[in-house]
Amino acid sequence: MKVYQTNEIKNIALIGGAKSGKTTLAEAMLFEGGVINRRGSVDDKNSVSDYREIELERQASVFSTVLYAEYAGKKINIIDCPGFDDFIGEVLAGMKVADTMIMMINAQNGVEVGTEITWRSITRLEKPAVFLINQVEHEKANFDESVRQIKTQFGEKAIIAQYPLNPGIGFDSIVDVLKMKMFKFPSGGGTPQILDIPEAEMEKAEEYRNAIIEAAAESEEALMEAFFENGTLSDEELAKGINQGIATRTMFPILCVSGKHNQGVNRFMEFVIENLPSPLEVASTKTAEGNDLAMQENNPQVAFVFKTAVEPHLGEISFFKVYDGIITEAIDLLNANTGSKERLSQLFAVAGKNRQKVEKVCPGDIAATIKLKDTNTNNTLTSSKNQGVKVSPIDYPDPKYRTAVKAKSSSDDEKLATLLKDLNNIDPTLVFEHSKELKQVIFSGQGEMHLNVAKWMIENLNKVEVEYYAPKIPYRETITKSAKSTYRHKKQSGGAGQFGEVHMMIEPHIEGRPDQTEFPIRGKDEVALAWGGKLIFHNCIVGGAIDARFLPAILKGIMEKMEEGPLTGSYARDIIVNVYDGKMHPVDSNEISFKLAGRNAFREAFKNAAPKILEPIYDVEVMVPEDKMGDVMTDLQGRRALIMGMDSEGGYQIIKAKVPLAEMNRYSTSLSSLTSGRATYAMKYAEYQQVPSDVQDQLLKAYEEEEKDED
Ligand SMILES: Nc1nc2c(ncn2[C@@H]2O[C@H](COP(=O)(O)OP(=O)(O)O)[C@@H](O)[C@H]2O)c(=O)[nH]1
Ligand SMILES: [Mg+2]
Repeated sequence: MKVYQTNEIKNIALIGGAKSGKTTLAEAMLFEGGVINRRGSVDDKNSVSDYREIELERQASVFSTVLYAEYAGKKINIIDCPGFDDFIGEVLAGMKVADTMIMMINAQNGVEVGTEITWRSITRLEKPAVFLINQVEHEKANFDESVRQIKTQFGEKAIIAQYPLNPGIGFDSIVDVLKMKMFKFPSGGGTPQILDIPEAEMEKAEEYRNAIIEAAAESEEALMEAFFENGTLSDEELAKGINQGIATRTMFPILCVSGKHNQGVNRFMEFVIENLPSPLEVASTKTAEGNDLAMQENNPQVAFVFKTAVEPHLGEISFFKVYDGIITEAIDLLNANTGSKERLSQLFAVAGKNRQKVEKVCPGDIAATIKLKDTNTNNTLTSSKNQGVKVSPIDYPDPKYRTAVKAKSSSDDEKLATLLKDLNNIDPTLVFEHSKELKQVIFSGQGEMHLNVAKWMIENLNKVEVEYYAPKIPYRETITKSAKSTYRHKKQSGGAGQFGEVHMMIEPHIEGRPDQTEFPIRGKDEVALAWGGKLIFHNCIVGGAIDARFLPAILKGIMEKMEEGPLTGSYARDIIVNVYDGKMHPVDSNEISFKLAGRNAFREAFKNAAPKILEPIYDVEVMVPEDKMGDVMTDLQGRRALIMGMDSEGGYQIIKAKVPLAEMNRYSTSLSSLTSGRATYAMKYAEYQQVPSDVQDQLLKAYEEEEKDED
């Protein structure tokens, strides 16, 4: 395969809602680019991009697929991204390395929630974008309505470059106002006739062309001058203006195709080659320190691994983009994140399941390698001359769906632990934690579908059977008023006895509240608890009632109870303990005695201090279409949510609420069925709050039962 120079490369990502036709378009592009000689389809389960068993089963992309097409002596790298927001990690990786986002819009549905979500990311990452309205031949296609929605929701920078002459049944022609030609397709798709625009369309076409010329002129001073001088732009000036306008995000052209019937695909690829920015023409990618990566062949190498895949028979494949220097076959590089040395023994251009060996990869290009020892997604590989340089990493969202996981056979436990680590290395949006507190392995991701795909990977690719089950909630315990207790630990058994007596007063710790004045405070120990909150220990002993050397033992005893709260065995937090009196025995007092006395005194006081169970509360943000707002609100209220506010964004409502984690179980699935998949949400830990008394009663009862079972 030819070695492509930086200015011969275009990197695009196909982005948008599920079922808009991204994978189908990719297939048509590969066909037009001569990479395949027969067009497969998602429906016949033989597309190049959705080739993995699980994708065939589901008939939807669950991973992003890296593809390429060669066109007019240039290379188009295509990242076909999944549509469901469960797989947002894959989408963000595609966005990281592609230079222009191709925002697919299904002409049947217009702007969907999937479009809105990805648009938010595109805006945040400040990436160039083009709208591609697909399925224009579908009987329900409504091109004008789709354009209207794009403009109202994403602004007037979205500007028409093409329109279908006759969308819906009977569609066969696209009017292109860049070329000022009409492309008329044979019924089976393929090579069009290129015709003059019919007289009746001229006025409309001219109007669109003038609008895009004006927008293009605004991208540069010199073009603006040319425009004022001549009242228009030449074809070259227009092409330049569009290229710059896209690169600087001052315009988002709108084009159209029917991917399924291969109508307009070839012209779209021509547009990609002629009008989209090359890797050199977009804002440079930064290093983690904020320096620009130059995309220069002569610089020491910097490459970024944006995706790792596991292929049967082949093992791990690492996909990378080069940001500096030339990567040649058998090069030795350094992993800047793990510190490991890696040899890139073979290099490939990859198109889904097809691979082509390449010898060299230039800056801006995307390629793959295999058999790296210790390199994960989001890692940077560099020449040893570039030590320490890291490409700014992909910023992944917080997990929003959790389950507990275990191996069906306990002999697989260790293997499962390794597999979970591997999965996280491949897909950083899959997160796991061995929770000592809950005595469960908590596995989290972006949704139920995401975790089901992970399960499929564990079971089918690695042959370990696993089980998902209800995750426990990390409750906390605290007190709401002060209480006193005294406890005497005394034991007389044969030889040495044990004796210790402790008097304490405990009270809630509330930041900023003045100390109690009943007892003089002579010493203060402030423990920042590993599980959040504080324990404050006041020494208020007068007259040497207890020796200072026994105080640490008392604190230790209290800490034991803090780790296993008296109500439900959960961690306790935010408590002040004032030890104000006690008794010692000249012979029998020792550390053990005071530890036990401290622990039991604390337990007694805790019970009388109006103890409460606390639960984790999350900030939840739901994005929902207007007409489903009522249903979603009602459902949230049923989940004990506190609605904090509402906002509108584009055609969507954004509900902000505080919701207990315990009520968010399987939320992604319920929300999806409540709105037919038209809503999405994000969640982030906010704080601990007291549970309502009915919930507390239930939890206490459940704990009692559990304890009984264990006896
Ligand atoms: N009528 C019509 N159907 C299409 C078109 N493009 C894709 N589809 C169909 O839409 C469904 C989803 O397509 P797919 O490419 O998997 O969408 P993706 O989820 O965006 O990758 C499949 O049944 C396709 O055959 C199109 O241009 N016209
Ligand atoms: Mg797809």
